[in-house]
Amino acid sequence: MIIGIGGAGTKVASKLDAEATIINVSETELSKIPVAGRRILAVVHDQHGQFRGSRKNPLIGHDAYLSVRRELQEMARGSTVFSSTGGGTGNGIATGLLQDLARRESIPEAEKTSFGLILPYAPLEPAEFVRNTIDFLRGPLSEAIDSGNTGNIFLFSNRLKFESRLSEEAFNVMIVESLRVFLAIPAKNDTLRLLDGHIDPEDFGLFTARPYFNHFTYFDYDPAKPFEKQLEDNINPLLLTPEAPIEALFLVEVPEGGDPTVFYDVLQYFNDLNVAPVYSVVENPERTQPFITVAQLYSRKPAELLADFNKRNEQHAQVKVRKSLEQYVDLPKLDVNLEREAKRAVKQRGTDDDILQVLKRLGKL
Ligand SMILES: Nc1nc2c(ncn2[C@@H]2O[C@H](COP(=O)(O)OP(=O)(O)OP(=O)(O)O)[C@@H](O)[C@H]2O)c(=O)[nH]1
Ligand SMILES: [Mg+2]
Repeated sequence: MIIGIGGAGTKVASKLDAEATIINVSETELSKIPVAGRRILAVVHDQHGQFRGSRKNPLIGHDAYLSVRRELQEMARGSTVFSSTGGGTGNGIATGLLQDLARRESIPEAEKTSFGLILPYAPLEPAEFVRNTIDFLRGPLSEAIDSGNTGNIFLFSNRLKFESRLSEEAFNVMIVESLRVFLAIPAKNDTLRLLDGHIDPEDFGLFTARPYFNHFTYFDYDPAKPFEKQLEDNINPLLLTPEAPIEALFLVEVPEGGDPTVFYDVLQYFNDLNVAPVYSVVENPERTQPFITVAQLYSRKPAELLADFNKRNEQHAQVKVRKSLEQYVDLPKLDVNLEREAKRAVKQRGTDDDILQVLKRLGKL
C-alpha cells in the first residue's frame, strides 16, 4: 500500500498510486488531492481545535498521530509511506510511526515499512523546515534505522526543484516517474525474456525490506566505458548523494539480440567493493542500447548525514536571524541630519568654513 502524509506526502503518494491512502490534519488540503483510494483526517486535540495544517509544528502533527495511530500502524505493514520532513503534519505523524516501529521487538521482512522522505533545500527554504528536518533525521529516523525495523529509506531532496526553478507539479511528476523505473524491476523480470540471473518479486521485496538508505538510478549503459565513471556521472539528482554501498541490485536491459554478457563489468565493480549484488539481464526489444537500473543501499550515521545539512543550515540560520532582527527589533533611530550637524560643527568651531568644507572633512562627500 502507498500512504501519503501531510502536504508533500499526499501529493506524491496519490500521483504514484491512484489507490493511495492519504492523511492530513487539513480537510481542505485533503479534498484538493484529485485522486486517492482513501482520505483520512487526523484530528488534533489541541485547545485551539482543528487546524488547517500543523503550522510547521511537528508537535501538532505528533498530537494528530494519536488519532490515527492504530490504523496507521496496521496500514503501514509492508507499505511505503511518503512525507516531507520540513512541515508539521508529515514530520509529526511520521515521527510517531517511526518511534512505534523502533520500539517493536522485530518485524518480519514482508511487513517492513519503507519511507519516501522529501527533504527541503536548505539555502532557499524557511529555517523552520530545515530545523524540523534536522530534528527528524537525528531523532526518530535514526532511532528507527538503528532498530533495523524499517525497510528502505528514500531521501528525496528539493534541491533540483529550487535550483532549476521547477513547478511543484512538474517536480512531483519527476519523483514519481523516477520511482516507477526502480519499482518496475520485478515486472520487467516477469515479462521480458530473461538472459541471465533473475530478480523475482520476493528478491525485490527482501532488498526493499533492508533498513538502509536506497539510492537508485538508471541510464543508458555503454559497456565500452568504465562502469564506475558512468555511475558517478549518473547519480539520481532527485535523491541525496549515496555513500559506499553495503548492498546493491541491478537490472540490465539489452536490445534484441544484444550481448548478454555486458553485466560482468558491473558485477566486477561491486565485487571490488565487497558487495555481491542481486542482478538480472533481460532482453528489451524497445531498447537500442543497453540500459541499466541500479540501486545501492548505504548506511550513514545520522551525524554524517547531518554534517552537510547542518553546515548549510548554520549559514542559513544566521542570515535568517539577521533578517528578523532588522525586521522586528526596534533600534533607537539616529536621525542624523548631516546638514544640521555640519552647521552645528561650524558654529562650535567658530570658523568661517562653509558647510561643504566640513562635510568633506567628515568624509561624507
Ligand atoms: N517536492 C515537493 N515538496 C513539497 C511539496 N509540498 C510541500 N513540499 C515541501 O515540504 C515541506 C513542507 O512540508 P509540507 O508537506 O507542506 O507540510 P505538512 O506535512 O503538510 O505540515 P504542515 O503544513 O505544517 O501542517 C517543504 O520543504 C516544502 O518545500 C510538493 O508537492 N512537492
Ligand atoms: Mg500542510
